[in-house]
Amino acid sequence: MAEVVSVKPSTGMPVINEILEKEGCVVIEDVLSPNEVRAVAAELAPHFEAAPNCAGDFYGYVTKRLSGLIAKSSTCRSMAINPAVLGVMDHFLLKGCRGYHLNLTQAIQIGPGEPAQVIHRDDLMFNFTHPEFEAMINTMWAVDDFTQENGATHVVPGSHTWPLERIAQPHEITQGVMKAGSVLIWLGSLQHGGGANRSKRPRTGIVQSYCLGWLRQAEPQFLAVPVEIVREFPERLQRLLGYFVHEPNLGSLEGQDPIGLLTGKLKVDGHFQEFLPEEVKPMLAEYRASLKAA
Ligand SMILES: O=C(O)CCC(=O)C(=O)O
Ligand SMILES: [Fe+2]
Repeated sequence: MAEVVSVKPSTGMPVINEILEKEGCVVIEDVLSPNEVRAVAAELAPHFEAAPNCAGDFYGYVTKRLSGLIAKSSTCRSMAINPAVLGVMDHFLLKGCRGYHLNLTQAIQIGPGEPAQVIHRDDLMFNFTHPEFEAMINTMWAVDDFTQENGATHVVPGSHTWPLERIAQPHEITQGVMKAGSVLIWLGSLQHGGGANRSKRPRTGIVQSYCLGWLRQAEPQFLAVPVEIVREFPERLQRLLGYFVHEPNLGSLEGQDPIGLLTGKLKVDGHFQEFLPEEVKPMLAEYRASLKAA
């Protein structure tokens, strides 16, 4: 029977990344303190109360979803820049890009009676094959204890190495059972899905995913988070929302680093800056020199 590997929060990054390479998923236990779990639950509670159920064969009919969590919850902001999470993103995503960003934020409350979601791969939202690197990675933070009964996320360990058409058999599917405050991380190419909630209470989890910096974000963070509040965030989070240039020259604003929009340094004065990878600079310099010599 398949099982998800769980590790203590003190586990080193190389071990966590090695488990993810092999299994495609891992649980890091007790990353959030009980106070942080209570805080994030309280920040989201009024939004869940106001939200209707989803109505779709993928999202479910007895499930509530909230987006724009970076605007709604200060705890979600610190979760997004958690060092262990970023250690995973650095390891996997920097193989395919020069800088990554947040892909989406979504709180998912599976209500009693919701059946299991179809098993799927999230990275199919990016319409290309990329066997040599991951395009996106998910974190699922447990706000409630995730149990077999209440719909802990279904995962298929090892399925990130399978051919696209291989369908998981029941004995290959397991669940990310974990205590509130733990985080389940899985690669975008891993087969997974929300579990059936056979309990009497909702199951609340928070997904924050990250993708290659040259891909479109599933949830446009520039629109999801008002710029006035982004100004107050730490720079690492601002960069993760998309205020950066992916070299060469992808994402610049007025020919400048868009972070200047937050710091007030961005000037609309026609001053175009080049954002080039270090390794191409000597080649360009050589080309220029050859023009002078000719
Ligand atoms: O709620 C869950 O456990 C997973 C949901 C999911 O995979 C999705 O909606 O894409
Ligand atoms: Fe999914």
